[in-house]
Amino acid sequence: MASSFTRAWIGIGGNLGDARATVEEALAHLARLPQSQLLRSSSLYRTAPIDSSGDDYVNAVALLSTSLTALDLLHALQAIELQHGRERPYRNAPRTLDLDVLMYGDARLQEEALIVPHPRMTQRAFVLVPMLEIDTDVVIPGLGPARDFLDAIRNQAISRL
Ligand code: A4P
Ligand code: MG
Repeated sequence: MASSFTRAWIGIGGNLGDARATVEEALAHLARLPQSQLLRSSSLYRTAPIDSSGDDYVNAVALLSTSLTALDLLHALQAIELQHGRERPYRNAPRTLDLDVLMYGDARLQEEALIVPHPRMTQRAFVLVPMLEIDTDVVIPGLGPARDFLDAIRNQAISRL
């Protein structure tokens, strides 16, 4: 049976424990996802917490080609988070591992379980900078070129590890 593949962008972040090792492990998990291929991954970045507390975060972005549906992909990411001991005591709590679907092809979804493009991605250096490292021409569905949003976030601390 023919299956169609979609380019999905994944945001990876953590700020509890050995966040650098956790992000590396998450990338290894993403490379093993069923029905998917890890096309590219960004460098790792150290970033200051935005709307969150605790230590600096380690962030990265991955680009997948997948035939999983958007919801199946989300569930696969949540399973990886749980394997890393993710707890959800409150929104934006410090976390061992957060995996977000940033974009799923051209899809624009507004479901409670899944909003894509991720609603806060254009306000965050920790998403835009690694994403633009992978593809300087990447376009956010409904919003335009990601690079157009860089100016507004240039005061957010981010450094390549
Ligand atoms: N959900 C809806 N849309 C999506 C999506 N596109 N991807 C739902 C993933 N999940 C999505 O998520 C809560 C619910 O959102 C889920 O049940 C899912 O069905 P969560 O991961 O449990 O909660 P969260 O992480 O607290 O919320 P969220 O939305 O991931 O938080 P943000 O806004 O992404 O912020 N600062 C730095 N420097 N680096 C970071 O990585 N991350 C956050 C998290 C805040 N500050 C940060 C960083
Ligand atoms: Mg999340």
